Amino acid sequence: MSLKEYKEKRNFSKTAEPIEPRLQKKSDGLVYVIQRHQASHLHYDLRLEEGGVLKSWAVPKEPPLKEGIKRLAIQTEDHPLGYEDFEGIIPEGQYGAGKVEIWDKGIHIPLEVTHEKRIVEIKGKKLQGKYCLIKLKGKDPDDKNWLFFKLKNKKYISNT
Ligand SMILES: [Mn+2]
Repeated sequence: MSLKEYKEKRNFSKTAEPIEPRLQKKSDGLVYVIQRHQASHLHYDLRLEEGGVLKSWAVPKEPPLKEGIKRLAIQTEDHPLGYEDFEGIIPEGQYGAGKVEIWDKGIHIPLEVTHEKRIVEIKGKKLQGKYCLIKLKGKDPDDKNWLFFKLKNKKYISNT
């Protein structure tokens, strides 16, 4: 859980992305955000607050609004808390150059968290309900491919 990779990839004299995490804790719950990122390839960056950072996955197609759609989600470097508010243009020549817009935002409730799996209840505007992220077993332990999909609501009962 370090922001080393995040910082190494960026030149903060050129990009307006945040360099340090925001200090103030938000009281309303754990961050959930999806940023639509028109980089060289359009993708959707899913970020979930966990352990003081935003765990991040790049989803190459529109995130699933309903059950029955499975999306590839490629894990990317942890992002700082506060990044959920970032919108703007990352300049040409910089890492992730292109337009970033908030596509959906809210909070999430972790229901099951393991190294290779997350089950979370998402409370956004577009995405609502229980979602699963599950790591695909690749040949290389460094593989970063996950699947992201919506669960049938009755499968997990949360106490909220
Ligand atoms: Mn991105």
